[in-house]
Amino acid sequence: MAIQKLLSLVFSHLVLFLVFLDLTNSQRLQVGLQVGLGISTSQGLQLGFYRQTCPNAESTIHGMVQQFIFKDRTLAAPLLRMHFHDCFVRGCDGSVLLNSTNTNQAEKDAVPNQTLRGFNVIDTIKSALEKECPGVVSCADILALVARDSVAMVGGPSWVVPTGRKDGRVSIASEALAQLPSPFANINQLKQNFAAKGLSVKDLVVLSGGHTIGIGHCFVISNRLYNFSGRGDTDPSLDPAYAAQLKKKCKPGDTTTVVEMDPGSSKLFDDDYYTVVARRRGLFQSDAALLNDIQTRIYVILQSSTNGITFAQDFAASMVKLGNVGVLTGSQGEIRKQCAMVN
Ligand code: HEM
Ligand SMILES: *[C@@H]1O[C@H](CO)[C@@H](O)[C@H](O)[C@H]1NC(C)=O
Ligand SMILES: *[C@@H]1O[C@H](CO)[C@@H](O)[C@H](O)[C@H]1NC(C)=O
Ligand SMILES: CC(=O)N[C@H]1CO[C@H](CO)[C@@H](O)[C@@H]1O
Repeated sequence: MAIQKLLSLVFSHLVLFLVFLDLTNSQRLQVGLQVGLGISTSQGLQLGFYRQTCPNAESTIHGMVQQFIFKDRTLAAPLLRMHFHDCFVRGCDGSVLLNSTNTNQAEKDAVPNQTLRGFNVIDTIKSALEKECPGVVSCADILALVARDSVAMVGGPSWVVPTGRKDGRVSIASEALAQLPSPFANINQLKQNFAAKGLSVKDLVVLSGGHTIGIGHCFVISNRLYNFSGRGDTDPSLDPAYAAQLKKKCKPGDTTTVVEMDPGSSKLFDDDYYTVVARRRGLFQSDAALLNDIQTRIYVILQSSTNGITFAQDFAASMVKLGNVGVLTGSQGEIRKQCAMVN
């Protein structure tokens, strides 16, 4: 009893200390300064890059995203995910949008991309921008701006998106498979995947919060439910009551059914994700894995016990970092005319 009390005392103070650390975090200030002064980032991206060359680009994108999401709110999730998948393979260079050719299997056709949606949104926006200012706005920038606007439109935070990304000419399916984190990954693999892109353990736990919106296919969790270690068993890290609910929706061999990752509010960008994970109801092993590392675990418990005290601000800061990963600028790359095809 005494030990439990002591532990909970230590823990509650640790939480307070972490809250304090987070509130004095200078990231937000830096982002604010960049907006105010128009400072370009180290990678050569710049706020308002299209101010002269296509002044209405960002408002055109915003307006069109609004129309799409007004019609179908569930599009916000795949549009956020698409930017993430783009940035993790060859940097944020629009490579996720390229079609395969006779001689090349593109990222789009890699297994993790089977479930991407919303390509038509990007293509429609690109066509409008090509009419407005031909050959000026890159597909990679469109992805970054669409992700930002999508999240903000379903209740999430907004953030600054410096622009000036160029589009790459290369897209290789095997790279997507190798570099995108797997839903079966353990915490060490996840940390490695993020570190390989210059992203921290904090970015990992913060950006995983993107799973507060959207769905997952039953086939991704089939093993977790029915054959976790090859003995017809269920993943013991999954709350048994929740596993039973999931088994009702997801039958073995089901290839089409989807389930909400944040049950009941999968169309709202809130902080529920951390409560879900803390209750051992994270949908994927990669969600559950966030409880297996001291730093990510503390973050999950902190956000879940404080109504996500710093999540919105943290998510915005980590998205800015994600959007800078491996970008092509200046004379690198090209501005594609069609996002699915190199010029
Ligand atoms: C940490 C490693 C991650 C893994 C292993 C992972 C894996 C997955 C998987 C397997 C799905 C389900 C796809 C489906 O069955 O249709 C999914 C969905 C999704 N992911 Fe992640 N993800 C990760 C991180 C992220 C990040 C960093 C973001 C964005 C910041 C993100 C945003 C999303 C969204 C919004 C969906 C829902 C898509 C929809 O509704 O169609 N994920 N993720
Ligand atoms: C469960 O996994 C084992 C080992 O991988 C495999 O031999 C077996 O066929 C699987 N059972 C089902 C029902 O898929
Ligand atoms: C890319 O592939 C999609 C789906 O196969 C097709 O609808 C689209 O027309 C293709 N785009 C280009 C530019 O080839
Ligand atoms: C949206 C999309 O392009 N999905 C493709 C993903 O990859 C599989 C093959 O693994 C294709 O069949 C899908 O069409």
